[in-house]
Amino acid sequence: MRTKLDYHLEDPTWCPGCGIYAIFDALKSAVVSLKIEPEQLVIVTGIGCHGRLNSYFNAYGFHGLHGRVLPVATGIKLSNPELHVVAVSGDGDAYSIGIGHFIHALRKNISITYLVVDNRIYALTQGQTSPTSNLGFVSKSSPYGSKEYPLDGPQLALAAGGTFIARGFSGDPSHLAGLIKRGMSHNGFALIEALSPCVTQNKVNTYGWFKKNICRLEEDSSFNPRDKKKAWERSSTEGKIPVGLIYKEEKSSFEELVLPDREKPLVFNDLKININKFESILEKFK
Ligand SMILES: Cc1ncc(C[n+]2csc(CCOP(=O)(O)OP(=O)(O)O)c2C)c(N)n1
Ligand code: SF4
Ligand SMILES: [Mg+2]
Repeated sequence: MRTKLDYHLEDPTWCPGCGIYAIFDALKSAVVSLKIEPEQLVIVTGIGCHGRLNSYFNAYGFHGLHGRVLPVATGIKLSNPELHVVAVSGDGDAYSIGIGHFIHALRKNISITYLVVDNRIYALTQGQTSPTSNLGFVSKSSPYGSKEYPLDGPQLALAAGGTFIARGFSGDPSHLAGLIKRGMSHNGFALIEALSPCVTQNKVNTYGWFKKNICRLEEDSSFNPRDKKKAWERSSTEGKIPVGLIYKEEKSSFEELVLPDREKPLVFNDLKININKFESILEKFK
């Protein structure tokens, strides 16, 4: 039986108290309880503080370009559907530069677990306003307060056809681990947005601020995450920010629709060049 230690490759160097530590720990807990071996898991990360996660985790990893986590993760899943693919982005990586890929991955319903580390700031680049920063948020890029209305990732995911949509909080890692575990067991795209204080760059959205401003969906007995209308109503962040499973539905995944048209996924093909086939392809270009 593996333990969390088996997935701990290196001690992280995030600032002491950073919310990402709890996300790192929650992912380890989920993987242990799902009995996923390190070689069955790939973690793809974007650029930002969150982007260091794969280098500390004992699994395959790919640290790519800013905002391009999902195309890479999609390629990996289609090439070898037996792998568990976890993609990790920040609020900037996912909802600014990567927003186009986000919407299309949701629409396609490819089986990727997508963790969005929402610290409401561009942390690595020393604290600029992000798409999830509140109106009026003062930062290095908005010294007079942000004049932009914030974006709500889970609501956008709901509108784009998402089939598993959840939000957790790094101040409650065991709850977050439960959401990640459910997301990793989902057939299709699973968004888990993790509210995560950046203790160095964001002095507004602190652990205390989040604790005061979140509400647990599980505590509302009238809420049903299979009811899209209810999910839409309850996911509105005009009041308190809801955490928990917001929406879930069953639908064929992208790889289930795409792969039957192929002989085999790429990784199971014999990639040696057959000289006769190669020459017949060359013939076509003469
Ligand atoms: C194409 C490109 N544009 C801009 C940057 C600069 N850049 C690096 S990280 C980052 C934002 C990071 O914010 P977020 O995704 O929220 O990650 P965090 O650091 O908060 O975890 C930006 C704009 C870059 N690396 N590449
Ligand atoms: S700058 Fe913020 S997000 Fe980055 S490691 Fe430090 S506390 Fe965490
Ligand atoms: Mg961020």
